[in-house]
Amino acid sequence: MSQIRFTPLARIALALTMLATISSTFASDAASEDAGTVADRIVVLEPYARAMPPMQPTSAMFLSLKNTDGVDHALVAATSDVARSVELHTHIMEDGVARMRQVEKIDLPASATASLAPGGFHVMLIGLHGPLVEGRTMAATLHFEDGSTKAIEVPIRGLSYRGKSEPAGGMKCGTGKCGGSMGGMKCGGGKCGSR
Ligand SMILES: [Cu+2]
Repeated sequence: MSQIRFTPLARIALALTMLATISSTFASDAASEDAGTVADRIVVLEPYARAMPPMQPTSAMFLSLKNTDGVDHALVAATSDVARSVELHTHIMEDGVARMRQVEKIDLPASATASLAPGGFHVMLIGLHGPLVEGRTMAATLHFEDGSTKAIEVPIRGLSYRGKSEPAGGMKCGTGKCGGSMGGMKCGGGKCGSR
């Protein structure tokens, strides 16, 4: 029986040594520049999705992404169970008409906040499995260029809701298109044009 026996004091000393080793490991990780994933460096601000009445097959999700890192990153995809497919989109003007285009990624410049807002970049929800009801939330996942992901809870807002980071004039509605539908997103009432 040559079993090693630790005295109570020796056990405490051993435990403290292990703790010190663990905490110094964490400390060196935090100090290291390349520790963590891109998802860890991105802060999600004010996410919301547009409520849509039943039978409306598409909607969009908006949010701001603050890149707290000193280097550029990118959002490369978004996924959600609420729709058949989820795409990253932007709006472009073509012959004076606003059209949506799918994009491969949305750049997140270093130490800056990228806004996904009506009239610009957005996450398109195509083929909704059910109505997006105002006041509820939906789950979505953001995918970054290094393969890391961030799961978010997204409040569902009514058509009149406008995010804080959105310009006071709201989305740019073409003349004569106020109140009309643009890619499933309606322009806010009374906020169109110069009025
Ligand atoms: Cu779109």
